[in-house]
Amino acid sequence: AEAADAADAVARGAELLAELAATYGQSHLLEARAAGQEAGTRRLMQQLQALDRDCPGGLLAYVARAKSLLASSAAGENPLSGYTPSIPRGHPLTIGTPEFIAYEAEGAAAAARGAAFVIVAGGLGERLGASGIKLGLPAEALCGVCYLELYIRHILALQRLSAAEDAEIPLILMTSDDTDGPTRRLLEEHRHFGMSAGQISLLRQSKVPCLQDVEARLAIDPNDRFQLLTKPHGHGDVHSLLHTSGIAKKLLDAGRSHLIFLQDTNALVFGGIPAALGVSIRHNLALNSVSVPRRAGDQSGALMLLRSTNGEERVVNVEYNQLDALIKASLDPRGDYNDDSGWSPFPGNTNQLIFALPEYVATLESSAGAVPEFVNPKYTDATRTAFKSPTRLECMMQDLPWLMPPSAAVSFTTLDASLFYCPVKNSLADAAKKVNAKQSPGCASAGDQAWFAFNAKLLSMGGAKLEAPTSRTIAGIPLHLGPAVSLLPASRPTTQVATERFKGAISLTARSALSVDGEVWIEHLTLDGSLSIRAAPGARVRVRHLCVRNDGHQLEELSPEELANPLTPEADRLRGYRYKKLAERTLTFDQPGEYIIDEAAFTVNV
Ligand code: UGB
Repeated sequence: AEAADAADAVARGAELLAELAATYGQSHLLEARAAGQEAGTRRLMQQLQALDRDCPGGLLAYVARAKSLLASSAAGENPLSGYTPSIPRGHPLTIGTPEFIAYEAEGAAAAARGAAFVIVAGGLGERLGASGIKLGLPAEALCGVCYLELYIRHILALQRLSAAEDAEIPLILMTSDDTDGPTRRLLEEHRHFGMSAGQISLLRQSKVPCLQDVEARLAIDPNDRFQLLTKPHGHGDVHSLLHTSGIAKKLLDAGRSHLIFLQDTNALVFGGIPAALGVSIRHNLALNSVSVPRRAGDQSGALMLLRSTNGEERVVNVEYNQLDALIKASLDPRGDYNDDSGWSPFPGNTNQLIFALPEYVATLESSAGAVPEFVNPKYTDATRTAFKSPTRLECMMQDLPWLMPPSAAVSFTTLDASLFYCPVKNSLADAAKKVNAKQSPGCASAGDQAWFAFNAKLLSMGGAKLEAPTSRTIAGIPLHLGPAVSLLPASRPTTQVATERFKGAISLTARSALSVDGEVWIEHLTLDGSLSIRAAPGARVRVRHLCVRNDGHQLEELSPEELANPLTPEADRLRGYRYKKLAERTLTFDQPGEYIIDEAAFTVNV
């Protein structure tokens, strides 16, 4: 059967090649079919057939779209000309306010019943310079828990809020050829980090063929004359995969109400997701984008209300490379500007999207999830004729609103960037350049400190006294080093639970490190050093009274030699520092039960 399939693929590939050459200007591909090279020719045919299967709409449609998009690009046309932007109105939320707490309660209760999560994890993160997949990187330097584990634990913590024993929140991971194997291995090696195997689905995105010139001629791989060069098509593939796999429809049929899309390296995202889901539910939103304020010039898209010449209005993301020209042409000669507040008046896109499933599935059914593509060739000169390197069509997941009816309820929830958004995308060297340009660094050290600061904020909301952070610049990144607080998901499924559990007399010096996992309540804690409290599922720990002083962890800046040395652990090189453990008090409760820690007395299992 395999041989027959392979023969069919070759036959289909040959048909495609003939058609590409005859009507799509691809006769250069015929040169690959040299006499005596049958095996190579067969491989090319098989690849053509596979590309035809995987490209949205098929290979011929892809080439046709490429021709049209490249012609517009060469002519310097702006795809957004004809639209007038204005500032959209969303739902600003401030942590700790009664409004935030009410939305969060509503969203957390609904999460277990009705949410499903999607993590787009097909990107290799070349800008970050890590050797492995981003989901496998430590999300914070103290416990070293990786992004995938952190996300899964947050989902499980929300799941446990449900009274229903069998409630399982589905998780879908989109991988790519680059990340699929390592992602599967990571899950298997760690037994899915506590999820059941059936709870997780993987969808693998394929690459698309590259285009070598403005005529959209398909590029041959310079290392293999019988293969076309291919590159990633972008995270927009997630929608067509959720459609063709039938997963989106299955989730809807199983009674799920919301599908929540996350990117792969923002450890802070779950702090705001329950509240944002509450906003979605209360306002009946078809799409609610989690947004943060952006600074002009930041490499993040902006949410805009666009009005077309026929009066249709949509709230959509406009990418940063189109923003300046669009504002200049329509609104303000300054282009992408900051207003008197020091921020852009347009809210920033974070690519964390909450869709209502009925509207999402309806959109997929009317469009097959094929979000509009774009092309971004790097031209050799102003004549816009030749490319520096082959390009390809790309698509972005945040463009789905273009496929929704203009009447769809699309809005956004704005949260504080410093508490809810710090994706780790850049190498230290690039991040330092961004700091100089007054942009967000988006590197691993900034991600670490943002995580600690968010958790410290949760403690201070419960009344804790925390010594003020000290400022220090490491590898060009200015950092505020306060107590390194790491409250893992089971200890705080929501911000409200955190303020209820950690609301006693808690005081921490700036050099302290506190890590808590599981159901732990703290009534009185004085910490000057490092403390770790771990409660396994079923263990409930009450800290009545505890004073800890020890040498703790020391933050050691890496020397330039250590930074350059490949033998230095990569997670440290990405940060420019390491936490060296000198001493730590560890309290571990690995059996179910009720525990009280009262150091004035002793630790007992009651
Ligand atoms: N990803 C995939 O799964 N597949 C792919 O083919 C590519 C990426 P980037 P981007 O929030 O700071 C977005 O590359 O696209 C995954 C917005 O466009 O980190 O450059 C990848 O694994 C922009 O508006 O982001 O920029 C990762 O999880 C801005 O707001 C995710 O897609 C910016 O994010 C994001 O990929 C931002």
